[in-house]
Amino acid sequence: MARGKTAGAKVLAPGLNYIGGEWLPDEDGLVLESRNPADIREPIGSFPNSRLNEVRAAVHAAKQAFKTWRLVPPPQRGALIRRCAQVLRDRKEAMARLMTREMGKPLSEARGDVQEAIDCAEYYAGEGRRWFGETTHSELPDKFAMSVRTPIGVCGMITPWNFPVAIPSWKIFPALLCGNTVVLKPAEDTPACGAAFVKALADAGIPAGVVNLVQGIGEEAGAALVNHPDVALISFTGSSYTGSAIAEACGKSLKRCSLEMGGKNAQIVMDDADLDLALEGALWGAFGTAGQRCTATSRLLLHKKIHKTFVAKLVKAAKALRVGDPLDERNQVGPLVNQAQLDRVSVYMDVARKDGATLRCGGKRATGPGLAHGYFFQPTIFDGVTPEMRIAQEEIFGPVTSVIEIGSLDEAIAVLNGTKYGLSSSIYTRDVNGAFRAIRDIEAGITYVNGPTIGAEVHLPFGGVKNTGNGHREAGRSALDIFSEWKSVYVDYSGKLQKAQIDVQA
Ligand code: UN1
Repeated sequence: MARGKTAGAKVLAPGLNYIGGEWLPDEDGLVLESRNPADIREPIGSFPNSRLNEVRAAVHAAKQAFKTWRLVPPPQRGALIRRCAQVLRDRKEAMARLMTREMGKPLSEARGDVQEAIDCAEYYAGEGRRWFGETTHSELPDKFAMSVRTPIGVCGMITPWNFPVAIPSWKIFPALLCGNTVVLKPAEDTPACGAAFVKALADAGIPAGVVNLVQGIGEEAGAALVNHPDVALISFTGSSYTGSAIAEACGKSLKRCSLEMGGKNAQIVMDDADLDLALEGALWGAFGTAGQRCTATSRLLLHKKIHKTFVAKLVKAAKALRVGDPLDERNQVGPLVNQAQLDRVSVYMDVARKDGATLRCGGKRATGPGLAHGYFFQPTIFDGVTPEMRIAQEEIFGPVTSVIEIGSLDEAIAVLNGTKYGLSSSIYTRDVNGAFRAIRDIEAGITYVNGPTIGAEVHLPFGGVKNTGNGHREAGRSALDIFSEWKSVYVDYSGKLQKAQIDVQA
């Protein structure tokens, strides 16, 4: 086990950076405060607000560690990742509680978030014995050919607050399995979750320098990571705005860059659907995690024959959702993560009204006993939305869904496809032909049939088309393509110079 200055301390989430196997404070003593969004009077902890020097130290440590980590056989790297799964499992409840307190998702969802990291570790642990390339025959005699995966180097990871353990795990475990070393810069809203995750990995025995943690804000620590010449790859999940700036910076220095950005996901409900099932799916997809998922159902495309009844039932169910302290397991909707998110969601209420949408429920900050000091927002449904309205085009990232009436499957698919994003999508129907047409024609990285837009599993590719991503997929085997390079190897055992394309007998 890597033994750092505070490695023996019984803390879940040290308020320090983790660099080269040591838990260290910020050089200048700068501090980032984390607070509970359900009650901002409650501090979660103080963390370093790192700048260039800390990032440089972390990248240096990762670069040094790469020299040895890349040589550890992949099955052994996998075995270490399996130990990470075990430590995460042991700490699941404690980490879930910390997550709920730090970013506000209900406890059951926070447990799911940690579980996703455990699943991810187990998946990539198994890949340690499946890090396959290809073997093939040369076009020339007495010559052998194969391709092998090789690591890339130091990977910089910039991760969001909405899945503060799961998303770092999607990036870090495949990167490690491929033989890379890592510098993680978690979101400034969830430094404790980032620290708890890295602490679990360190305690599981990931060697010093292989995973490093630098806390801080995007404009400082994040930018320093993106611009560091020794960082070979940036993996980012967050807004399209930031993603595009990162892609530009990476483009200039020819850094590899994998982006997972926004969504404007829609659930189609056809007139032949199981409406109760579709209703449950819509509620979960739109209001789970208070709508703060890139995969959230922010548009509902309802067939005109069921539109009225469906909306009536949905409004009733949304009004019945319990908004409140996410640590109280009776509550279903927690707070938004911070004041900026609350302001952003509130602004969209005015935008929607001005554009002519009809507010059916919610629309404002949630008030009531125990809510006064948190960023709670009522589950909100707009009806009478048209496809071009801003609430139907822009990612809101809150408990808000927009209902658009559609007259046919073709129209539904056209409306679904009519945004700049393409992450998740869903169709509820009993018509198998229609379902398969939707699977074929929907422009999205993920399509669910008779399931909501949320709930991706770690062994399948995760990501989206159009402005949602830049062509990569996280999770599953596809993540290995982000974090490794291919090398083609030719071994000529003929003992003579053989010229490809020239010495070949037609
Ligand atoms: C995200 O929305 O940012 O599919 C990630 C899901 C989760 C991951 C979501 N497994 O909803």
